[in-house]
Amino acid sequence: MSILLVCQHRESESWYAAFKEKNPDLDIQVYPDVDDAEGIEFAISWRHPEGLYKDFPNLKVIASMGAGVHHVLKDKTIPEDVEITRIVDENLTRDMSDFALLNTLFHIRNYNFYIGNQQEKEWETKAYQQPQKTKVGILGLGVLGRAVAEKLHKNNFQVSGWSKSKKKSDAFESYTADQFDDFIAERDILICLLPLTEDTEGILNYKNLKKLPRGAKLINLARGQHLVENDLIQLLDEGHLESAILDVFQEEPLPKESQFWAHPKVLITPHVASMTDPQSVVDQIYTNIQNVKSGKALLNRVDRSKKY
Ligand code: NDP
Ligand code: OXD
Repeated sequence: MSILLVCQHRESESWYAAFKEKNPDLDIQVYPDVDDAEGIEFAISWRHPEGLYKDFPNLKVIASMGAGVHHVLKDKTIPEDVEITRIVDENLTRDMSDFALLNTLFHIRNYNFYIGNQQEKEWETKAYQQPQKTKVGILGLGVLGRAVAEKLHKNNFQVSGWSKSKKKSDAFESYTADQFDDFIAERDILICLLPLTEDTEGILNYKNLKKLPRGAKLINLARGQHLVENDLIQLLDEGHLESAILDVFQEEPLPKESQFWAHPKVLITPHVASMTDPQSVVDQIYTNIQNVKSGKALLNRVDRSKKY
């Protein structure tokens, strides 16, 4: 069995090295240098070119290098019997919850205001909001959203989350899909950690974000396609939203001409909220390579009918 490594917008060397260290006998072909398409049964993949996988007649599994799988599922040419897996990893989860906490504190401690003032050499104080008085809402209570909710709760924030199914927790209040308006109405800070699907694309639009109270703040850590970018600019310029922290964008890298770069109310990070460490996830993917050979169930298998 040969393994195909497809890394677009990510370097491949550390992935290749991690698998070779695990098993030096693994036959790994790094796209686009493929010399035996028929031998490939397992692909480890990030943002492959659409249509690529129809050229591999014996492909059985595509393992996403990240937690998100929309970059795989959106390719309708992938045969139905190809299984898809994703990453669930404690380091990825912890790093995401750290980043969400950092950004939430950044918002309530008015850091953007002080960065602007430093550039102008302005000494001006601004009252800050304490965590226990701050209502944070998290869109998505999956592996990552739930960990974020729990970390924010430990740091004294008032936390609520929104998901398809009801969750039980002492750390946060759980709202379901049909309770969106009640959920969003009172949130001081909204964090998006939804998967990208047909139902969630464009969910951060003018109409929905306008339902947040005046002065609310946004943190998008999920996918750029959740956000209607011009709607956010309008809400910031109208003063309805106070500020936004964006880690993900419709187009990545963010084009130089994007208005976000110079917007005083926007802080940008380049899709680094939480990054998969190949060393940390090599075991779960290697186990799946073995499981394909022995016909055992796959770890972190994605239910393709659920679409995330
Ligand atoms: P999960 O699949 O574990 O969780 C998804 C959550 O979203 C679940 O709670 C699910 O509800 C909820 N959900 C899905 N669809 C809907 C809907 N239509 N309405 C309401 N709730 C919905 O995903 P993860 O937590 O592992 O990851 C979330 C996303 O984070 C990834 O898909 C990826 O895009 C992004 N990500 C970003 C990174 C970055 O660096 N910026 C790094 C890693 C991931 P239910 O629980 O009921 O199924
Ligand atoms: C992921 C990501 O989905 O890095 O893991 O965005």
